[in-house]
Amino acid sequence: MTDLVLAIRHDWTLEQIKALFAKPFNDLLFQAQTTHRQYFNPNAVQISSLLSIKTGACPEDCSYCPQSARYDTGLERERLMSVDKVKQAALNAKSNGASRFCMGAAWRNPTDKNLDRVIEMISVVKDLGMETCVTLGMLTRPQSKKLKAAGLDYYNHNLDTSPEYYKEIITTRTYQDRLDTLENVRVEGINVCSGGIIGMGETDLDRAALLQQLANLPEHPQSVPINLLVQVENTPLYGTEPLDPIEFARTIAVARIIMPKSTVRLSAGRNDMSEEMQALCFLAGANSIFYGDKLLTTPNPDENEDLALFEKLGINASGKLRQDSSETAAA
Ligand code: SAM
Ligand code: DTB
Ligand code: SF4
Repeated sequence: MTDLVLAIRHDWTLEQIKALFAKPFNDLLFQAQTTHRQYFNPNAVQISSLLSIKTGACPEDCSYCPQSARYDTGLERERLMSVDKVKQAALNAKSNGASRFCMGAAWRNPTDKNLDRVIEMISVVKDLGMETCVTLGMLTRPQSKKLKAAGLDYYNHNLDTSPEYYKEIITTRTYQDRLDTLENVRVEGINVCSGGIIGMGETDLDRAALLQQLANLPEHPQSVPINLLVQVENTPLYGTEPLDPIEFARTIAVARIIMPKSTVRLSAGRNDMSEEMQALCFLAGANSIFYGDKLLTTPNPDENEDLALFEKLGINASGKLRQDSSETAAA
């Protein structure tokens, strides 16, 4: 092992993470790319497609979110989608090349009745040979057990920001509620997808503290989405000073270094990023994206644009993702 190689650790101090952020950019990117190559194929990116299965009218007050009932964002509310419609969307995503299908619902938490409908959706999507991910809000241990039994591959639940900044962003559920959900999912053996949103007006220290929380969980989340705030008119965070793109790339690089075996997703916000910026994020160790022209409710780059970028960069979206197993990006 060279001195650049970091072991899997769960005892990161804030000082150590701040020191990574403070490195000269070239040194940081070199360390991130070196770490990345230890565990991953440097030219492979995993692609997931998103579908909003229940849209808007959410009782929570997340100040970034267009789906909260508290903000008049003009979003059309939709009831829980039919299983047939979900199947059509998943088939479409599969034919466009996505390997994982992620279904999101604007709920504080699912009722048991709703969970049964989602379980039917999971089963239909699995039958198409795709990996499944759902994000439904807070989850109890028995609900996690049911999802595991249904064969769910990933549960997405973000910490969103640092424990300190959190209360400025959401008041209707606590940071501890989020940690509890992650624990319920982890102990039932479902892969955890958890990350955050940056560009919400947080400080450098908040970004470091968010990554510290994620890296010091009992297991690193298998997937770490780093979202750049998508600013939606009439949400409280609309008009926030945009984040410096170099700071965004630094956040990806530090996530890659301190969670070396996790897939790091260059998540929401790509519609506002240049090709150069996205290329920099892949160099910093991002190896997953949301693919398809819509996230949950906001635009994402068109598939053709992403395929053209992959072509330019020599990125393979269906090749072997990891160095140490036969797992493919399209597994
Ligand atoms: N309602 C569930 C919950 O919040 O747990 C699941 C769906 S929610 C839309 C999933 C995640 O999307 C949020 O935790 C947040 O991190 C992300 N998100 C929502 N609005 C966003 C925005 N405007 N920009 C970036 N990420 C956003
Ligand atoms: C995640 O970290 N980002 C995705 C997914 N998990 C569910 C959601 C992004 C949502 C962006 C705003 C919207 O489209 O509504
Ligand atoms: Fe609701 Fe999730 Fe949006 Fe928060 S992020 S308002 S919980 S849909």
